Amino acid sequence: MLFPSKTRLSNSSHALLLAPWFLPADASAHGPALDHHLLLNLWIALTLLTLAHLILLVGLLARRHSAQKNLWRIEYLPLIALAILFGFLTIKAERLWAATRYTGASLTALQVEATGVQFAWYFRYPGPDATFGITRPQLVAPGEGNPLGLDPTDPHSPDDFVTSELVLPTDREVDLRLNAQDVIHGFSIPELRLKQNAVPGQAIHIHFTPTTPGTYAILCTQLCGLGHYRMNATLRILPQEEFAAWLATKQKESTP
Ligand SMILES: [Cu+2]
Repeated sequence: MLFPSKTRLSNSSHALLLAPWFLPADASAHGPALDHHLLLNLWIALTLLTLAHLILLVGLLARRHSAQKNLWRIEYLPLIALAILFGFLTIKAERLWAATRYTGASLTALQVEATGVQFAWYFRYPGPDATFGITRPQLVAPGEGNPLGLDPTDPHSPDDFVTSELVLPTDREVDLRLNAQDVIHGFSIPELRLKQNAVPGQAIHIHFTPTTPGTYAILCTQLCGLGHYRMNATLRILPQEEFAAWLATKQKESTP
């Protein structure tokens, strides 16, 4: 495994059985379908590669004869079959990708914001009012405890709290809003099968449901500057009661 994590083995023995050698154990609800599609693609590619070599071999060894070939049978039909197969794989992949982006999160999803800054991730929770306060670039002051530039005059701001560690509950949908302050960063959690660019000036939403408690690495997958190599953070997935206790503590700390 490329990135060591203290992940517990996923309940999804399905994904483990299919991909024991190169994928980290899955910890999200949407992960098994992605893993399955990846494996399906690899098996189909392997089958076609083998088939192509067999045909090549037969072509080399068979005797030449100049009889008129049936082009439909040996050329057009296989081409049509391949086009349909690749079309199916592409549409399926696009739908799996879009399922965490374009369908929209449920209204009860937990709202969290992740902001990439050279070279750190910040996570913001909206507090009891469930609405993020306004941020202003001119107010950004990490040294004064305001790394995101929260505007204190906005009524939604005082209950927001910012952490350097992402903490999420199991089995509850999360609506993550991705931002970047300076350059494009890549938000990636391999165990949650998530990878999405964070782009300055855009709020990009991804939604997902963590399933397996544990501690996981959050990485930056875009070469975003000299300190890119140290741009990482931790995700802790907690059982719902533990998460509620953590949230209550954080909210009490941030109450003005
Ligand atoms: Cu980065």
